[in-house]
Amino acid sequence: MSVKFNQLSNAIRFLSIDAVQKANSGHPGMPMGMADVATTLFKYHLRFNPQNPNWINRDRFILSAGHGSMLLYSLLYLSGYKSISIDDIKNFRQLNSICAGHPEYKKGTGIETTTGPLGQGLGNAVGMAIAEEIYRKKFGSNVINNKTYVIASDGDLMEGISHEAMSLAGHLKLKNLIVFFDNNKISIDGSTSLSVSDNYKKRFESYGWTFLEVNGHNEKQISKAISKASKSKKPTLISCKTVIGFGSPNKSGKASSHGSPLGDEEITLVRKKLKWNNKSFEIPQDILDEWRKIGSTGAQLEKAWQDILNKKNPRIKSELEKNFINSDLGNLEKLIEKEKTKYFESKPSLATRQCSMAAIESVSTVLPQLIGGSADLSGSNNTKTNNSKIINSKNFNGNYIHYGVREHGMAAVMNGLALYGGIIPYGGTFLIFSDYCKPSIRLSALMGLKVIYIFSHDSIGLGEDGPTHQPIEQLAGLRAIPNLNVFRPADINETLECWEIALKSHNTPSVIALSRQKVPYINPDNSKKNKCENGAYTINITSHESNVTLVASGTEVELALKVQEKLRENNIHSKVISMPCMELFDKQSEDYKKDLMEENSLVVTLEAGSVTHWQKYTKNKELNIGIDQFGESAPYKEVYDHFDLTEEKITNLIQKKLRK
Ligand SMILES: Cc1ncc(C[n+]2csc(CCOP(=O)(O)OP(=O)(O)O)c2C)c(N)n1
Repeated sequence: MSVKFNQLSNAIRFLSIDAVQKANSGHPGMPMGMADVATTLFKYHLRFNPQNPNWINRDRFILSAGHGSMLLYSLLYLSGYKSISIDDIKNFRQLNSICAGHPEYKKGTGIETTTGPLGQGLGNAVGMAIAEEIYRKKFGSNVINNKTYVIASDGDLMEGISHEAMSLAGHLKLKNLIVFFDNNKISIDGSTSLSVSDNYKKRFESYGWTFLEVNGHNEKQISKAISKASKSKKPTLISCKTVIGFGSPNKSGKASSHGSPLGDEEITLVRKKLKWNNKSFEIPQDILDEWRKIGSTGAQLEKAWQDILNKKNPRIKSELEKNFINSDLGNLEKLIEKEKTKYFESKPSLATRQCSMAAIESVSTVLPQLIGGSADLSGSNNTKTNNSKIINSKNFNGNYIHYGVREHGMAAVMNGLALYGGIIPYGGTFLIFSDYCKPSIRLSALMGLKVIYIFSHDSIGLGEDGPTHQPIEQLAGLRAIPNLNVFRPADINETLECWEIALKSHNTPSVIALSRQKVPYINPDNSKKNKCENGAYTINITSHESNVTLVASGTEVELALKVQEKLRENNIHSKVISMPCMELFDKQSEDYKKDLMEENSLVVTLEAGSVTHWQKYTKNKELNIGIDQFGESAPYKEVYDHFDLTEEKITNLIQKKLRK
């Protein structure tokens, strides 16, 4: 007897409810409700190959509603991915299990991105769909033509980030993006009518999307809608009317099925209702075979694609491999060396945001995979250069995205661009608005993605725009994120070096904080070595027996050098250390650290922002010079003076301290 459609989707339902029950925590309602939609997608439409989860032209499947993670794990196990076994499913939510509470990105497993914070997956999917357009334009539509499918919940669509990402997707007419909306009208607090009355049709049509509506438990309707969406010239939202906890006699359609185990008694009733006479975690062989058959067709799809690729110009294959597999950076090192020498000769005084623009302009000549952008601050962030070509809905043959005033969306889209593969995204806004990007930055770090955040106007040095725009605690907040390098270069030499490190950091995202105001050229010698790689290094010593060690970052290195001069006039010798990256310095050997910050010397740290994180370098916390209150609106030199950040005031403070 052939296997029926509902037996396939019930396999998802029971793996999900059994795993949640065994873990004694998790979310059964969503996988039960969306099992029919997911089965239809995998059975008839999704082009994927479980034998090779890294196939470049695979369709991407994103579970934005990450709480329904058991839906994804069930699909991956059933369709034959090696990454997830039945034992992994039995270990759902346990330490070291790939079946974590919420999906955690791991290359080559079928888990395409980390989701759980609602709305992020939608943003990632927009990035993936943009990446697909870029590569399709580059290599032709018979080489790259994958689709990006997303499952999003009520919560995903209530989050503000969904507006930013969906609006951008509509603007760019990302026709290969198809979102299934799990329209079950239930969230944690109960009916969605408690908190939302959006007209989704109008909402999505106003973004420039195609809007379709189906019964999310009707295979034919779902499949027809996917076929229709595939032909649309715009992104499509398929609103799937579903019942949360489908099949549960007492909990379906109710919030009680959302986020807790159904309980043994109720599970027995679901088994009865759905006529599933199998033990926990037991999938009858014929049903498993049918699922595996669905997965096995992917190998032929990939083979056919390989055949097409082999007939193409060999350049295409080698370029794909260069970008997707080897993360090739061309002759980046040589280029940076050349640039550093050039600026060593001219020693320009530039704002570090201008330095960054020079770095981008230069490296983009050897890195076509560098895709930049800004959240409507291109001219201020200096992210757009003479080599920038604008990407728009009619032409994806470019390397620059006008993200509009959508910082959160931009950051999530950048994660998606990086996840697609073969792209190094960078994007800018003011450092103060890094707070608007924070949830996505955290995910870049958690996933270990090479994403480069360009945050200009990095202190009170921006002046008259005042405290709303002057970052104080932002660097501290970013430095508190694990696996994120926060750079604050002091001149053009350091900016080039920080960019080089960011481009080479394959598993760590980077923030490059940049000044609005000019800084002098402070690099003491023309060294081939990338000095910023150690996080900190000595800029200048007035005597080898210095009593004071001044440690500063970015624009305050200039101030530290001025203080050093004043101290010298008073016969106090000192050493100035530039620390463009705390995270890298903290990883150095104890010897290197001690050599730089000698024990007998008074260590003074200096940065125009929160002193948190600097305190670890000083035995005496009194000489962490910074700002722990909101800024002021005034010309920037006056603001520095107001906060006692002048060479006279700092020198006096140090002298007083030494006299104690
Ligand atoms: C940004 C964010 N806020 C809050 C949560 C906690 N949370 C998880 S699911 C959910 C809403 C559940 O409703 P819905 O999205 O409709 O999912 P369903 O109940 O249909 O599974 C919330 C608030 C979260 N995961 N992410």
